[in-house]
Amino acid sequence: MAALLQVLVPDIGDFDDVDVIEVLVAPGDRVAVEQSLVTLESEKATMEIPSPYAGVVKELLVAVGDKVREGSPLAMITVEEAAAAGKLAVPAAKAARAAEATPAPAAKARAAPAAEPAAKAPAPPRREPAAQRGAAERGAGPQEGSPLLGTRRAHASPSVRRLARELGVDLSLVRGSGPKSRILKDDVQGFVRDALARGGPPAPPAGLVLPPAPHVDFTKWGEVEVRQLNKVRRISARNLHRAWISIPHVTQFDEADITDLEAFRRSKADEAKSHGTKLTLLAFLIKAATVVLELFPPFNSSLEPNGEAIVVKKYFHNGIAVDTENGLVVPVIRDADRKGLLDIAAELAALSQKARDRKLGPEDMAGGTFTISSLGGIGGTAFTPIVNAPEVAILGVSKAEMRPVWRGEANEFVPRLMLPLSLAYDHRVIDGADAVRFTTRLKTVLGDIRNLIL
Ligand code: CAO
Repeated sequence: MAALLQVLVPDIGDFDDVDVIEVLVAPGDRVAVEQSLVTLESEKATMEIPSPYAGVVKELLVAVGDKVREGSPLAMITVEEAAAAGKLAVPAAKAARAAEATPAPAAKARAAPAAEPAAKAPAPPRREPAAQRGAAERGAGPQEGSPLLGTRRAHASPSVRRLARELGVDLSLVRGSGPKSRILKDDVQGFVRDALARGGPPAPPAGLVLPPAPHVDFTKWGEVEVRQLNKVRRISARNLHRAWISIPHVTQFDEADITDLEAFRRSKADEAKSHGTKLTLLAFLIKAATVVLELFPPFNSSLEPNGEAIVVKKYFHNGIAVDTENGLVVPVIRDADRKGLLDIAAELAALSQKARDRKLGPEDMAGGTFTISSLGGIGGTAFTPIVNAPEVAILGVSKAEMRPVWRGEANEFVPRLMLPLSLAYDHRVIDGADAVRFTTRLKTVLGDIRNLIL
């Protein structure tokens, strides 16, 4: 006997109003367990929602453009033989409740009992008209919204990427016919068909293609423990990896003499306290970096996806890397050029607390134009930070140390508090000479903070 089961949006994190950007099945389609039903896109990620059941799609409860959240109904699926055989113990009458109780994230769906007849069924035919293929501009896929996601990329769902990988197709060569020029399965298949019709294999990938990482059984050599990465770490790993392989990074090192700055900061500690805040070194760094960014606009820009122009931002929103138990997050201090040091310090304290309480919303992390990553409270002499794309530069700060500095005019060494700076930048946008000019100016501002008011 068939059972009618409802599929709900599983736990997708703290996102409400996530867009449905693709519906991958249609009523009447036969689906297998784990077969993707829809693609959702939040500000941070694109994810496909798999079917927890094998059966036939009776009804779709969403369409492209709808907004959903955890628990929103997606589809009704008629489960056939598996239920009749008692392998899927969810009768139709209990469907809604059972679906509510079944968060069905990808991992759980994978663990669901395989419903064999449907699992063997052929993949459903695509419904997008092939005639649309090629209508969109090549490579015109929009950037994703997150500040960590913005490097140029073909716009395609994970299953389309998987298919492209399997077929050896470079997605940047494929025209997308879906909404917002999204590349669909049909587009990839059409690309291969066209290449074969031209009498040759698909064009070799244009860029670097990494071989898949081998699966290694570490238990062969000793005891191990598998720790799942949480969502923040998974997302930042993906974005850092993308930035690392797509941006030609160079890191410029320098040191700023912050002896006087530190003396001033300490002398203002009580005053800051009376304002209910702590005047931190980082607040000075944000202000100083902003003053220098105003002088060097390309450092406050993003490279256009076609690589032919930069978008210079006239606003100064500083991302601050904050280390939390959950992973690295980058909340943004907006309009640092228009704020005083005490305001910046107070906002910084509030944002890093919010980060550690895991209460940052997507808006708190969006729109950064330059990032500062300070490890100076912990230690280290220098490091090479990864540019937070689509930004083009990031300032790493290590631990300030009191050191003897040679003063030629006095013919002596003097003890000075020296702050190591590591400026990583996108060499497609910034030349080495400008990077040195930037750090040199930053040293000047930090060395004499009267420059902050110039
Ligand atoms: N050199 C020497 N001492 C420093 C320093 C530096 N560069 N920066 C901060 N300190 C000292 C401060 O003076 C302070 O000591 P006092 O209490 O005596 O004043 C102490 O370290 C703590 O500093 P703070 O409260 O001002 O915090 P912070 O500015 O160092 O850092 C924050 C704030 C949110 C940036 C930090 O907590 C953090 O998360 N850092 C890690 C960022 C990170 O992981 N980046 C890596 C990204 S790449 O993986």
